[in-house]
Amino acid sequence: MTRVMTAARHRWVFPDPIRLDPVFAAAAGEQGLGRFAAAVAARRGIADPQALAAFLGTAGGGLNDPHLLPDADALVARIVQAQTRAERVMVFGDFDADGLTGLAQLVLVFRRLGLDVVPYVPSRVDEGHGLSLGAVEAAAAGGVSLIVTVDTGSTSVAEVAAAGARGIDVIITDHHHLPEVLPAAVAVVNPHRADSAYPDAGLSGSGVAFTVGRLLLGDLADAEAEALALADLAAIGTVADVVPIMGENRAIARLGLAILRAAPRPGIAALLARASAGKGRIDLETISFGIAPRLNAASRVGEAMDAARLLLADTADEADTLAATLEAANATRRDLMKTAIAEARAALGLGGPVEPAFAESDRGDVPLVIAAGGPGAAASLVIGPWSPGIVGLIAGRLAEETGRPAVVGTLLGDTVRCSCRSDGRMDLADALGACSDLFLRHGGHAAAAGFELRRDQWEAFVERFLALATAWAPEDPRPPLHVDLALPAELVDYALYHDLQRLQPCGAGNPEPLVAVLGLTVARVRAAKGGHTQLVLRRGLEVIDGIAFGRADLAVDLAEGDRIDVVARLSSRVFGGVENLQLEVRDVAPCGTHPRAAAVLAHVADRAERRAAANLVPLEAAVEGGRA
Ligand SMILES: [Mn+2]
Repeated sequence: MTRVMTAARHRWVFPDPIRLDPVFAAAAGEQGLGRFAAAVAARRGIADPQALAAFLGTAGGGLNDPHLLPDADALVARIVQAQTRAERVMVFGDFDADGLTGLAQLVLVFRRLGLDVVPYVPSRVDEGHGLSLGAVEAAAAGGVSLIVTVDTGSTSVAEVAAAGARGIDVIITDHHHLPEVLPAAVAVVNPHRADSAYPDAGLSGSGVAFTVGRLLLGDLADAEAEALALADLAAIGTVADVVPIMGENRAIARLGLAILRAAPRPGIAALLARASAGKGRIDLETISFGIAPRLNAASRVGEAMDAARLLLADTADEADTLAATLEAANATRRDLMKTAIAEARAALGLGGPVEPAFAESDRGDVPLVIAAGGPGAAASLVIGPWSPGIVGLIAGRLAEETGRPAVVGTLLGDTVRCSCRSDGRMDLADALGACSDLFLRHGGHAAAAGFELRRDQWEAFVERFLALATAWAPEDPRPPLHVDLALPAELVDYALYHDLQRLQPCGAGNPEPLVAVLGLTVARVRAAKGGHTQLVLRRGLEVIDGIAFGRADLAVDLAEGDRIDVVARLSSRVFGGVENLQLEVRDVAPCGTHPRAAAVLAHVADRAERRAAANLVPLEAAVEGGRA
């Protein structure tokens, strides 16, 4: 039987060749950064010596002057007035991890200023985004005379007016898109304002709250450090909101990580324990996959206020109780997701085993799952009996699995509420704009959007959306895998791993560098527990360990002696007290399949041949001067 070696699952996208500016290369050398890591930095826009120094330098240096926030003076004046008059202040935070961590920061800052603070988190399902009339009512009933929003409120013109009619002032702090006519608030602190002089508009809602905290506490004697001590919360919101971890966000992330690693506050420590995250190994992925989903679970299937209480908890006991509540909500969220995804996949004909949660459940009394766009279609569209709190998550999972846009909805009476996700190749904001005549409302960005429509418009929408998706569909449906460096295997070593570590912390906008390691030979391959594949790869006389998470297929398709190229993240592994380079393999292709891989290998082979003919130096020194 002939064996067919596995083909790449992803479309490998190689970077454009780059010639490093000599001045920049020299600056990188002075910072001890090798030329390959310098090339990655340059491709990410860190292209001059000053930018590089800021990128690699101390985190505190990357923060901007909070007095430059729009309406900073009006905000400070109104807070001082609240202090003088001993007012009761409501902090209204959006229900996601960004809003919750921003709310926690402002509650702590206002308490420090001696204000009487009432936190308020709206219900995701009943109140939605924006300042809610329910909150305005609650404020009026509770004797609140000032509401401060976090991560929301920029478009809440009617609600701010309603508060005004009740004699309640509003301060908006937010980072979302602004309407042409701003709400009549005392201050609209949003770095996206057209008249904003703030140097960095990339802050999350939580990052804006952090900056407001620095503004309010920074002028008090010795309180600057207290303001900076909120960076853990700001970092969680920043990462959870998936804003680019560059510029000021990078400074916030680094300050926050230092706190999370050294002395997390009780609520975060309790979450980290639930996520089984060891203190020393906390990175931005710990936030993305360990902390943020647990905070978000509260609003999806429980009470978002519980998450706010957890962040504000003063003792480990109180935090443990609330963390248990969030853990239960997260487990429920996971179960709901599992059932829903199985139902959606089955309805879409995507195959695979139907999860037991689906097969065993008695759901005869709920509406049918309605699906359009099966295997091979340009998009997946499905309506099911699912909680509105999780439809976005289901859409995300389907889009990730199929590499195509996904629309997932739930029936609320006569209307369907939908979330859409794409990998960004199809611009959902544009696509929904082209269907807007069918909607009751819609909004969103290129990669994530949502809408509501009447049930009887669904079929018309499906037809139009599928036509748009078909027009947008890329020729190669495989999801792209962006390679940062393409190198012959001989040049990939522990020193390169160390160099690339200098780009940490990595996250959105500054992803973990991926290296195409070219010209390896499989020395050993075996299936590992948990659906992973373990590899021993040979380059010349040396071997490197490799691990491919979630790629059980490789253990089946690869065999000893296969010549392969891999795309991998470089990591390290301690074995026998020695740290070794390990490749976290994302994808594998037969050696030289990709034209760019073949070109690099041919270049290397050609040079080696000529050197060998002249009986000269070994291969390492022959490739473009080697490493810096
Ligand atoms: Mn946000």
